[in-house]
Amino acid sequence: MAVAGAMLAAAVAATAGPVQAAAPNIIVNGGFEDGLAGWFTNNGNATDGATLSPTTDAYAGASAVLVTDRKTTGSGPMQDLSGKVQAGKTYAITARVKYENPNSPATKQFFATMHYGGSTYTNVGTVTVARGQWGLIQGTFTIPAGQSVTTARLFFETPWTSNPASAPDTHLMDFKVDDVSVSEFVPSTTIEALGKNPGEGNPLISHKFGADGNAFVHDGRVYIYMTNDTQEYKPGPNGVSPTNTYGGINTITVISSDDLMNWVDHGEIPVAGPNGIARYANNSWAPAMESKVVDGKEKFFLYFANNGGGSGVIVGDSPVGPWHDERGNLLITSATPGASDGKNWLFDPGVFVDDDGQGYLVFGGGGDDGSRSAENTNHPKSTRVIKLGDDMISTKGSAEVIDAPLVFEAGHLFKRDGKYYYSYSSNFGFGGTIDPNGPPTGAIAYLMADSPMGPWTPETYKGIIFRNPGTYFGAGGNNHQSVFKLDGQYYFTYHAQTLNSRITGGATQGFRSPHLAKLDFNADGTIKEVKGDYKGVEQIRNLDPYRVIEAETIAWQQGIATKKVDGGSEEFGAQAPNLVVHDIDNGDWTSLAKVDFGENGATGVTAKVRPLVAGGKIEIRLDGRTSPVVATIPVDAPLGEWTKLTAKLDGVKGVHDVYFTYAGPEGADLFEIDSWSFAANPSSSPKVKLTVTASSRCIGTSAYVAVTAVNAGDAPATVTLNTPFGTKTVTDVAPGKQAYQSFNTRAAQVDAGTVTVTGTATIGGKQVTTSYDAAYTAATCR
Ligand SMILES: [Ca+2]
Ligand SMILES: [Ca+2]
Ligand SMILES: [Ca+2]
Repeated sequence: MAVAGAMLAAAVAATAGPVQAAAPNIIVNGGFEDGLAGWFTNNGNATDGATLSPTTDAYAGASAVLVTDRKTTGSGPMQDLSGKVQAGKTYAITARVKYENPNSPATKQFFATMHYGGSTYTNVGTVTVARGQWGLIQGTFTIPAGQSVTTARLFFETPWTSNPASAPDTHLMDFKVDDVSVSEFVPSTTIEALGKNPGEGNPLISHKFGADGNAFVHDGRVYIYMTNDTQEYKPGPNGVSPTNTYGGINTITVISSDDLMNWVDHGEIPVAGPNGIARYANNSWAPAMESKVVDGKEKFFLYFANNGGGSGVIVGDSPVGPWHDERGNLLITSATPGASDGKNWLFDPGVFVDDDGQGYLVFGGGGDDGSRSAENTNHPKSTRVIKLGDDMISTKGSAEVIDAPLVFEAGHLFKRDGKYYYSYSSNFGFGGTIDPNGPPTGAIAYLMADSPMGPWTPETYKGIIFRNPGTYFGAGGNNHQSVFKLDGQYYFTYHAQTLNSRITGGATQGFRSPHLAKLDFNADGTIKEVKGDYKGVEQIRNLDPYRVIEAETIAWQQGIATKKVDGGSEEFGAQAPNLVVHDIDNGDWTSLAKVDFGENGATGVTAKVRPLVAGGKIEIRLDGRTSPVVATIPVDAPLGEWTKLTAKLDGVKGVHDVYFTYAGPEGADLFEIDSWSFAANPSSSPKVKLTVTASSRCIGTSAYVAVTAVNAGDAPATVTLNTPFGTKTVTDVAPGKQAYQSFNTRAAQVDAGTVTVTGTATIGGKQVTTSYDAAYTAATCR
């Protein structure tokens, strides 16, 4: 895992994150701190020869190795790795080299080379280094699957030449080696790059991917169900994954938020495949969610595409499960009346329940008949709408054709102000001339009608909602959308390969991330086109810290991953899945946006953590990940056990972004975090409640400052009015009554200023004094 991070850092230095812990070093005495133990001179050829000796001129530690008296270019320090490395495995290598001969070239190339016996030599790492400086050999290599490793030796050398003795300063110079390491490359899917910039809303999450987001609002939260692209994400030693084929995807990722900035990771629903809820299905793409009360119980229906061949549904007890298979087979197949024309795909279910409780499913796509005709391109008629049974897991009647211009996939049905909207993704061209009156290719377009069943004719086409993501983000590709309403505002979900491109520094391999945008309408109900961006939408409410907050609630982060653990969620209930944050290295961090600590502030922060190594700590910072530390939780507790650790907070009030930055031994997996909670300052000390006003005025040519203090509390108070022009005390001001005085400034003019009013009362058996300031304006009297 370390190596993935290291390679990534090398590839995209600007965005790469901290490096993950390394597998053990296979090299013995790689730092030459034990002299020459484990090392000898390469002896692969009879002519090879050199002298190794320890030197105190080390890159690290107290010593390195010096190679002198080299007979061949291959003459250098060697270590025997026979039996320690395996064919077919990938290894990471690092080493430092240096040469100083003033008669040598200004720069020189060095190799790390594996000699597998016989004449099989393979360069596994290289660096061109400037004379007098330590250079870094860093790379990965895979031992070929058929390679015998009964002989496997690693050595350092300069480039081969037939007659090196003709120019010994160029080819046979002395050199030094230090800090040699070879460790197995362990693939990791942890994303170490910064994928979502602090302050921005898109992509919604940056520690995993998620495509085809379908939004579902329940009890003031929006849940987003997504095709789990992360299942296909397998970055190699260079940090880049092979292209997403979708073929291995059989789970659905769920996130939720009630503020649209802090997203809770609810993990993955095992939908299809041998371990899935719907074992009859192979894949779970493009989910769609609705709920309905059936037989007096609210049920949650999650529809999914079993690749292109059909669509299924599983049933949940809540938006996050538990999940059941109530049907036993696919809901939409070629046997569904009206569904198939023999060439369309039966995927991409979109579900809608009307106000009368009647459910509808739109589905379908594709439909290229190979004719390359304009008719087939612009009107493939490959998508459908069908009524759902009252149980939501059956269909009623026959599917009706939706004739959406240039339709391809991603159908979605919603209702607003009595109008029904069918939105969809347009195709990328089937070879015929594309009708300029329809949408552009690869865009999200829509139809409007007066009924969920349409009829959805080309005449109902109203335009586009969203152009291809390539318009805004460089990387294009397919798209998929949904529309939801939260707190009176409509929103639009789409996806883009933004995290993918940030990981690689530009290139994409089909890994998609969820985005949000506001969706606004014209007076006639048509939709204003949405623009893609990284900013996303505004956070719609502050986060309340005085409760359990799952640690998998994240606004922005770098370097962490999440995983499901046994047991339910403290925040979402015993039936809800619980995740923890893991793969936490020194330098990784997570954050919460706009946390409202209130006027009285917080007195402490508690983390439920599982220490994995001694010496880890959690630092709490406000409003930036490099801001001053306001509290530190030392993660000192028995290793491997869940425990709650607390740090005091002092003076943290008001609204702040909270950053948790993680520190500890370099190269170690530090700890896992399950949840956070903050403690509120228990009592603001009681206060004498006064409503204080001050004003200036003229009486004749004299300026006066008038002060009024109304007792807004429940107890009689003694009130003192302090001004630059005098003081007045009124005792026993009853609740609702006031103390008043107009102070003569004895001048014709008064500057703006402030009065101070103190109230003293007995509250809860204690004498309490509270002060208030009030400003008055300037006055000039003449
Ligand atoms: Ca050393
Ligand atoms: Ca990490
Ligand atoms: Ca948790």
